[in-house]
Amino acid sequence: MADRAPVVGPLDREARVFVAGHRGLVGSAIVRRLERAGFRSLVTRPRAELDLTDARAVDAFFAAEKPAYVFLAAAKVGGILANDRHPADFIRENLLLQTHVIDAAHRHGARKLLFLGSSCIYPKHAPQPMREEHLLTGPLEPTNSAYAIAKIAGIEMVKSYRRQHGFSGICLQPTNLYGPGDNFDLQSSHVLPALLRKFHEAKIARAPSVTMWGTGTPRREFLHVDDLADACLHAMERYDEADIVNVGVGEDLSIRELAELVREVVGYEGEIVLDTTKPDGTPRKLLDVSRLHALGWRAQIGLREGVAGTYRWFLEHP
Ligand code: GFB
Repeated sequence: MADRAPVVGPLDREARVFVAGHRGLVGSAIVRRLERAGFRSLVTRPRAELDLTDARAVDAFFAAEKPAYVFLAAAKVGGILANDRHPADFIRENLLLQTHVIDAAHRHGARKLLFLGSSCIYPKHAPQPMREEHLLTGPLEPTNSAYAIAKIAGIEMVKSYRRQHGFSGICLQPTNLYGPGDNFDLQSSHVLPALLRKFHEAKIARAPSVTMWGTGTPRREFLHVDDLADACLHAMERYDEADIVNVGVGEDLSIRELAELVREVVGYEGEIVLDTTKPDGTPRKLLDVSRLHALGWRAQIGLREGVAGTYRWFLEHP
């Protein structure tokens, strides 16, 4: 690999920046953050115009647009049940789209790319909190291993392009995300939007109880997507190394505690019933965020405040 100086420092606000997945939870938050920071040449394409799983289409897009910076926030994502039932879709779509975007960004001269993984890349029984070094030290959680392996392949690809081609790609690993623009479909969503919707509908219908999945004992950490978007810009401007970096808040709670919090925010007074035929997934997923703190970044949005804001968004977008 040719020696080169790390690509750090403020990104050029006039440069062309491609946000892949700009209509999703993460991509839309990154677009908001970049616009607020004064970026004036954001490049985005709806899926109907650019299918990222189509190698030729991605290549033609990069050849024409030549973005300088790439935020790769496009991914097929879903909650525990969607991952468990459609593993083929999760591995296929993610491998294809990330492979095409990373490769095209390198070949068409992008200065830097950010790839987003997930906290589910770590082993099911990794020590808690999970440090970046725990990657590939044990078996994965089976409900989402197809998604996790696609994300691990993306990380390895970014690292390999750095090693072989000197390509400036960085990888952040966000914990469970939530916020405005989330998916509230009860079959495919993550737990937080699902609970918001269930409690809201039960409140309106004056239903006596709400059913949540599993035992309620698994522990999860929740990061507001606007915090993640801020961390993405921060990392693009201050970090240029091969090592992955976790992005989280450093605190977790049980799903039962989360349900109580969401119930209070929504103002529902009925009971919570457990459906233990549904999977619990991994017992605990808490990220060690010391590497990120050492880079000078911390999450700002508290969980109660973030859930309240997300509930407002949900009410405004029926
Ligand atoms: O958020 P979630 O679907 O994903 O579920 P994971 C978290 C926990 O909440 C599980 C429980 O223990 C669920 O059983 N839960 C309770 C519910 N009620 C509900 C409900 O109504 N809906 C949902 N969805 N869950 C995903 C991975 O794992 O996390 C992805 O499958 C990705 O690959 C994502 O990594 C961040 O945290 O278990």
